[in-house]
Amino acid sequence: MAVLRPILADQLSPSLASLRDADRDSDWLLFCEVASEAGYVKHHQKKITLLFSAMRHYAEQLREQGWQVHYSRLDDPANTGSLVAEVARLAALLGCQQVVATLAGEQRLVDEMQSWQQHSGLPVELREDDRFLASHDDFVQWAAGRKQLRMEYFYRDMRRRYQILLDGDQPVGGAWNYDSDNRKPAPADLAAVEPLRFVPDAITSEVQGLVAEHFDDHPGSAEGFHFAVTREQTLEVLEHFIGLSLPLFGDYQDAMVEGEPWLFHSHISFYLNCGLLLPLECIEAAERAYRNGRAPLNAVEGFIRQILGWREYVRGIYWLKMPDYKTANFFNAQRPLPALYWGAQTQMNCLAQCVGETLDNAYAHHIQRLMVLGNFALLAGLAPSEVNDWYLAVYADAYEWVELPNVTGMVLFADGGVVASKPYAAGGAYISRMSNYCKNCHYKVKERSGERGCPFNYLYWDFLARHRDQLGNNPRLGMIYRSYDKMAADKRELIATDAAQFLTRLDSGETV
Ligand code: FAD
Ligand code: DLZ
Ligand code: SF4
Repeated sequence: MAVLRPILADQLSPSLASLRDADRDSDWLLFCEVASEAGYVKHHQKKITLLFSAMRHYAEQLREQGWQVHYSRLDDPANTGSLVAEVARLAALLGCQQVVATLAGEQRLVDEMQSWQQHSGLPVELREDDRFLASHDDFVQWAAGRKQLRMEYFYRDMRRRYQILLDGDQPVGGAWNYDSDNRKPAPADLAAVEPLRFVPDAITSEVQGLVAEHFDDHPGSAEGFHFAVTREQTLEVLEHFIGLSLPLFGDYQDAMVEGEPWLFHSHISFYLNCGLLLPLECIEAAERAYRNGRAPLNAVEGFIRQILGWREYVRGIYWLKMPDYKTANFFNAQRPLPALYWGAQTQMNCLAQCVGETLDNAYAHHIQRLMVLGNFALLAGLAPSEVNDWYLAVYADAYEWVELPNVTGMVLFADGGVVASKPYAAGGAYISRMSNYCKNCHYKVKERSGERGCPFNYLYWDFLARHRDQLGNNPRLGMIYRSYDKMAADKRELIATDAAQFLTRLDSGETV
């Protein structure tokens, strides 16, 4: 019996559940470049380039290995433009009697996949995606009966379960978490590691042309694309990171430097999330580096926590809390996303730098996403749906299962405290400590108010004052509210006036 086995753009892994019992002689593997997936938000042109080029390379390799592969190109006149219609069309065209697929990573597409049977008229088997280290059931069991779903405790369980960085049953070095060592600002003479850049081959160049032609109204550009697009290349990226950047990854994990978008980060989220790399191999490579004396514990533990802890945890939260999570809006924030997120001029240098790098590279590192771009969205009261759409569109590693909990939970506190125990709100002092952005800024980070006062300063206090009803009882904010209460009344008034004026200017489209 011929089985059609559709493979989504983020399912580029030979170990995929739906391929396990595939038959090279009778079955068809199907890849589809479709307008519906490329356009449901305006994905960055480099993100589409990455996914289409990686799909084309992978399909080619599978063909060379003797598989029957059908590849629907975006510009094929027969392409119907959606996965549901392509599956129905090609199942009939290729004479398949059944469809077997691995469930998509996000609710929207899972819902669509559940309608494939009806549309194709064939039995459709949908299998759980088991490339993650915690299944949905594992997470549900972990969460059951807990008052708080803190990542740190989930992470410790995962360390024990996978025997990562343990001496016997104890954490290597005596502590589970070395984050306190990982908050160094970058020194002025810091030499960051350059990322490994790949020259586009014929397949990638063709995709760049296609993307430029069909998605020119999407953010960014397909020009300057240098990401890995094959499994072999992504393994080189991993090796490059482990050998060169991992030793300093921990120290400068939170640092931000003007003109240095890549620093000591791994830049592997693009590849982990589309399946070219698998989480355990990255974790094990980092642990080996520690055991061989090639990288210190604070760096290795910090890196492993991001993948074994945060990445698995946010996916667990997503499926535990959907579909309500998508509309969560604890603060009832309603402000539209200002044009500066799309590159309109701003005098706030930190925002200008982080937005600029994001639009150029389809990448920004975690602290830029959290403490500059996200912090501003939180303090300015931007509507969660608009902020989520932006993050989903602009980053090449963005899929709803990972983007939504980071934005709605970690950044906006729109889930009311499921992910974070308090909002990650900060004034300009944090950005000044962790970056060199303030040196070149129109605003003065040490000034708390007035025309040249750093907007993060008054927006921070105004945010806390505005949301006292919701946050006043949070034990982690008690000291901060006490400081606010100790401020002279005229100072508090100035904060409110400056914030109101700033937000009015933002709303009216003025350059802020
Ligand atoms: P590194 O700093 O080298 O970290 C190693 C790996 O750890 C990453 O590749 C990633 O797989 C994982 N990781 C680290 N932090 C997180 C996290 N908070 N959640 C999940 N995985 C994590 N990550 C995405 O993969 N896709 C997203 O759409 C995404 N959106 C984000 C939105 C916001 C507002 C914030 C604050 C974070 C978001 N992250 C997202 C997490 C993180 O910023 C990126 O994973 C990281 O910047 C990717 O770069 P890197 O590979 O160089 O990461
Ligand atoms: C993000 C994306 C894009 C841009 N294009 C496609 C596509 O053409 N074909 C496809 O199969 N998948 C695409 N994707 C990924 C999906 O939109 C979706 O985010 C993931 O499959 C969720 O697991
Ligand atoms: Fe950003 Fe304020 Fe520093 Fe300017 S002064 S870069 S707005 S934190």
